[in-house]
Amino acid sequence: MQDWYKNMSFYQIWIRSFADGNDDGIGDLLGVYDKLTYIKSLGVDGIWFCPIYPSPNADFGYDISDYKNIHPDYGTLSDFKRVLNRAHELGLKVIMDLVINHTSDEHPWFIESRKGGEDNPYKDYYIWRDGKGVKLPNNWESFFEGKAWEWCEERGQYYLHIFAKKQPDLNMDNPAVREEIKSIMRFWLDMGVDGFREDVITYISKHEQLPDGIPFLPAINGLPFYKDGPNLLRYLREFRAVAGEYGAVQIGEAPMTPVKTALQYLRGEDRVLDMMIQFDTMMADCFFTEYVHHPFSLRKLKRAFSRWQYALDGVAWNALYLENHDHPRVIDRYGSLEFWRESGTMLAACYLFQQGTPFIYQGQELGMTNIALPSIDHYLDVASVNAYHSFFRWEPVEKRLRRIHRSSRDSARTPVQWSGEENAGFSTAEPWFYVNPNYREINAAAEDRDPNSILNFYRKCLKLRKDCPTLLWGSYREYRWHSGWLYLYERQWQGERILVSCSFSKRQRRFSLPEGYAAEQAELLLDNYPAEQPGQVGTLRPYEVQVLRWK
Ligand code: TEU
Ligand code: CA
Repeated sequence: MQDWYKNMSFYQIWIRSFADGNDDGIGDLLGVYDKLTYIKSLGVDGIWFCPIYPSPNADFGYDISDYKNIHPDYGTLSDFKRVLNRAHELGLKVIMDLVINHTSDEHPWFIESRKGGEDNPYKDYYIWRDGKGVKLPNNWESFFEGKAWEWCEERGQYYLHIFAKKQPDLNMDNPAVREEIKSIMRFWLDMGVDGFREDVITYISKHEQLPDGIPFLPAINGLPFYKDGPNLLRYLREFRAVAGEYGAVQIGEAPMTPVKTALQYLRGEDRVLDMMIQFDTMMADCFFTEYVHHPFSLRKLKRAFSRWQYALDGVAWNALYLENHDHPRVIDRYGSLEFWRESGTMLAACYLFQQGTPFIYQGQELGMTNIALPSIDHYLDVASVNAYHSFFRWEPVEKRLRRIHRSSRDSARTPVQWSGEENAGFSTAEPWFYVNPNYREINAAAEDRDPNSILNFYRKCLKLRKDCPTLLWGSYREYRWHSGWLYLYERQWQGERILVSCSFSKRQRRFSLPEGYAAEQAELLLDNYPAEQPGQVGTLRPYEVQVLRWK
């Protein structure tokens, strides 16, 4: 069975910084509408919208106060329908972000729940507990803001928040809450959306007793008691039934879920998720989070790629990505600013030709890079601000700022650089967030004109993928896994073999082809160096990638 999403690729929109259509400095649906033909021109087949619902923006949309509406900053429901219809006319699918582990504390459910009272229908919508004497209900830490419990004076109890204080966790064990989720799903599916990206979906089922976690461990000490929890499969099956009625795709975000566990959700006809956003490939220069970094390790990256490729081949389907709104830009991390164009294009090819459905994050196709802001007051991401003031508070200011510059999610949230005009062509008004000053060199208009640009390379890659069944369906095999500079993998399908050779080195290097590959018979399908500078099989220039075919 070939499911509709398998030969596709998706473009991810974080709307606030995408394109401003009404010139108030904030990206919006009108802006998206105007850019639909640009998105189509990339050769992608769908769009994933990060949350566009009403939200106080404590976590930029991931704190939702109304699941069945559009944030006034971004437009109205009818603006959304226009975008949806036009996207469909252009042959683009549209998937929405479903954030159901938590809501905003300004959601009417929470405002009601806070009141308590025996016959209050919202009483058990969230996870409320008494303290233990002077102590909190347990020792869990949140990801974004200190302890995972916050006192509510009105109710005289604590509520659980695994993320920010303004993101109370829903009580998924309450059947009424699950009915609400299904109703939200139906609302968008009835309107015509094609599926969901499901935020931290593997955290929604908490261990009943909420036991204490490992003491002294920051941020993740409670993880064993809410990740891949006891009732998760059962709840996902309920949601699957709804999605199934509409033939909708479901992509689950699963931080730190190992591949073996992932297969429980992804395998077979009765799977509960179609794809999973794993975090392994985002950890090639850090431990668990970007804030605890180490120098980039190609071996670590390759191990992560291959682990998922081998384990899922033939039994499940991968979601492929190297960037999204939660991670700093990938050229700064895994590539080289010195070889900006070369590494930006090589990084594209290194993941787009693996087996799976690729996701491309806005600006990634332009090779956008991290921004360095002058002080912590310029940063807006709750996770960055918290890291600066808590985990790293003992470090000197300079060191902390360097850390934030390197690690902040804000680095990936600067306005998209459309042109070399004022405000990078994002808006005629002053943008809501800082534009990266490199927009005069790095922007869509300039790259559109340059046949060798990162933008045009993404287009070439996506076209090649589509034209080539081996790249879509072929099996995966890695060679030279021990190399510290070369990532070499093969795709094979019905007798045809394709080798993708990627250099992560700043100098020219040689390597020998795997046994059974004759250089003379190779057909060069793609190279990221200009055509006037033809490459040589077996030699790779700095950050060169070659895609070679044997028939
Ligand atoms: O991200 C989940 C998530 O686990 C990461 O943000 C993680 O906490 C971080 O990388 C640890 O360093 C999702 C969304 O993608 C993110 O934007 C939201 O902030 C988060 O959930 C809460 O909804
Ligand atoms: Ca606007």
